[in-house]
Amino acid sequence: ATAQTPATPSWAKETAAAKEKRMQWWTNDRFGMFIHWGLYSLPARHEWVQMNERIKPEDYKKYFDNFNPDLYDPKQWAKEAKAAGMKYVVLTSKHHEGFCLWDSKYTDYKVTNTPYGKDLLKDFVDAFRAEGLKVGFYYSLIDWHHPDFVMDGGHPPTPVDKEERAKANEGRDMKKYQEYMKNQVTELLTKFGKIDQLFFDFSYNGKEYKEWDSENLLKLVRKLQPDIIVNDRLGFPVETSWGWDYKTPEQFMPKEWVKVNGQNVPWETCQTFSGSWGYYRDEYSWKSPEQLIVMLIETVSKGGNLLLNVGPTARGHFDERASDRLTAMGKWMKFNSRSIYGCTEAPESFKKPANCLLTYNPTTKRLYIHAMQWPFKTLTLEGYKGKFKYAQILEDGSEIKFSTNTRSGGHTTETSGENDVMLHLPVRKPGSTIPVIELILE
Ligand code: FHN
Repeated sequence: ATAQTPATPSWAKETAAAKEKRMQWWTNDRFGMFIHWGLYSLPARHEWVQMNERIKPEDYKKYFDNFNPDLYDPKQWAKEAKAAGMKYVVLTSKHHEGFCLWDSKYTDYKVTNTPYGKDLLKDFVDAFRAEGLKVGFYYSLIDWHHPDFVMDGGHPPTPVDKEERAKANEGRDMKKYQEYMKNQVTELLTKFGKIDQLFFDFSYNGKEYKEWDSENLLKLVRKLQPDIIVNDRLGFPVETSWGWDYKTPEQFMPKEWVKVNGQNVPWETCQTFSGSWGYYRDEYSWKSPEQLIVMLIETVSKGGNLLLNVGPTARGHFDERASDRLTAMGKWMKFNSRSIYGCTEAPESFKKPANCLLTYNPTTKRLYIHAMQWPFKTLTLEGYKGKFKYAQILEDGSEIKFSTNTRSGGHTTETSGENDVMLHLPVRKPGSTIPVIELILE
């Protein structure tokens, strides 16, 4: 323990090997679906709409009174996630608005009191497990509805003025809210079978672990679901290695494998289709399918996982723009997922060719070259001589011939370096949005 970080409690002691084993499925699977769904899906202009527009609780209530997702079909959600190549899913059980998607006995602010009238989580976990996906929950530490949630400078609905804020917090008891969270997390981790991942959200200054009583909250989580994987947002200082399982860079692409104290650590970037987590009808900055496929490849090339978000509509379905992107990613994954599942960053000894991203499967000993632009006729692999024995285009398994000390075609002669290998490629770009060349290594 240091002045900043609490000592490792006995219940949190775990060897690196045990942690690696516990996270093996997650590290292998690489690609998950995030789902943000709640009352904010009705205004359909961002999951922070209540705060962004300072909507008074009495005005926000109309969304509660009209929540009735008659098209909700988690089997369809699960089919689309599986077809996209996703292997796990994380659903918001409660977002900052405080509305619960299950029949919690600790609040009336829940789906069973809306016109829909039924628990949403049971059918959700059943449907995704039936498609073979692992299931996780997102649970918001911030709660704009709970009467004992104490607002501070970083957690809205924070009145800006300090005096105003103190007045608004009068009578609020954070200890009661801490108890509320433990009770609800107990419901989430005992009523819905094995839960594989837990995404708490969020702390903002690396000190709130006392404010949330995070040590006892995490102790409870580990007791109820010993194999669960927990993110890094309980407010522990980053050095508190027992306080989190993986880092969560969000809505940006890290330049390299995420590190803590200079060491590579497990990481999962969570990303959106459009910039908004919740369904945002008029949002226009949707990423193209190609951008999303490249995002997945680049994430794995840096040793990370991608948790890609869908915001279902108030009716309970994935809108066309989301489904179209999931379909496009599934088409790419159908032929190229071998370069994603079980893969990670390539060893430094494999130099990255220009305009390419590399992934590597340490188990099968195969290297994957993702060509961001299809090279014209040849691709020189500097220093690869003697490192691989066969090359093929992944999507159709067609052989790629290669040679060393090669003279390229045409009237000029050009030889590759003595340790280089030249791949001889078809002029026609393969059909995959991002074609992949698979090298079977020596
Ligand atoms: O404020 C939330 C936001 O609405 C969304 O849930 C993201 C997802 O990681 N987390 C917080 C912002 O970091």
